[in-house]
Amino acid sequence: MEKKRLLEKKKIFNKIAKDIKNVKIQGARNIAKKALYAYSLIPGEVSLKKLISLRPTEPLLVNVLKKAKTGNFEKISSHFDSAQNEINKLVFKLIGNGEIIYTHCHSTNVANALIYAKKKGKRFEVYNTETRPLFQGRKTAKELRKAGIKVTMFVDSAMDISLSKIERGRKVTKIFLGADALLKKGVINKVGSGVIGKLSKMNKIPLYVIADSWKYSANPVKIEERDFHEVWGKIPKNSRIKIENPAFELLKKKYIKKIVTELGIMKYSKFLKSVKKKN
Ligand code: RUB
Repeated sequence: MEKKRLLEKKKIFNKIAKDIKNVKIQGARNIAKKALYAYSLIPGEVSLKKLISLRPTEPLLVNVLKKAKTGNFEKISSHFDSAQNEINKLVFKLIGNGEIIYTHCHSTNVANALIYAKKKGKRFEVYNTETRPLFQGRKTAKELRKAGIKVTMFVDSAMDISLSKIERGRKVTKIFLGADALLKKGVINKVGSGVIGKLSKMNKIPLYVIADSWKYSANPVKIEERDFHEVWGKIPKNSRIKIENPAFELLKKKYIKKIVTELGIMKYSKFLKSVKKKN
């Protein structure tokens, strides 16, 4: 009986690990939440190492699993929702009626906050990117549309066009980006975020990072390089074409107007001071 239960736990653990690795479970928050659950099934150093290795650019995953060593899984897990609830209320205050909000990839912190604002009666629309090569933008578009938010999706290479496009006399009013890692020099988020930062400055559009403060890391993080088959699945044999597939990119802090975390809406430099004090 005990052996059967252990086998069942191992099966669930391995399925979660596989889904995180192949990005079926994606986004810093979902990865950390599911990994915490997997760890609770089979705690210990081996599990910790295995889970952390799955997505190398994820301090939230590392921070949560380190806290999980205390074994207080429920308390740690409750942080995800309490932080999101605070973030939702703060983002609600940021959005004005008639705005066009721009976002990239799929961030639960961003999507949930937008859906909350819509539910609470804010009228706005969203432009988003498709996010090659794995198309996480489609997930964002579907979730927002389901919540009744008007969504317009663009290919990634239309970033400049979509950020300067004038629609009925209006253009993008704010950019909301999620984050994988909150670092001293800026934020690591889905590749493309660095370009969006530069375009935000050129087009004078305020850029806000929306993220759980537990994504902070005092140390630099490795940028994950993913399998080239994601970019070109059936690349001709002997083509001798080299493909690089970096998953993330630095968004320099100079491009961030404010960061919204459960600690408040702050300038990035103030956030760094607050989070250091807390840690
Ligand atoms: C997802 C991504 C998201 C952040 C924040 O990349 O870059 O913006 O992870 O997400 P990937 P969240 O799809 O490669 O995991 O707000 O959900 O934590």
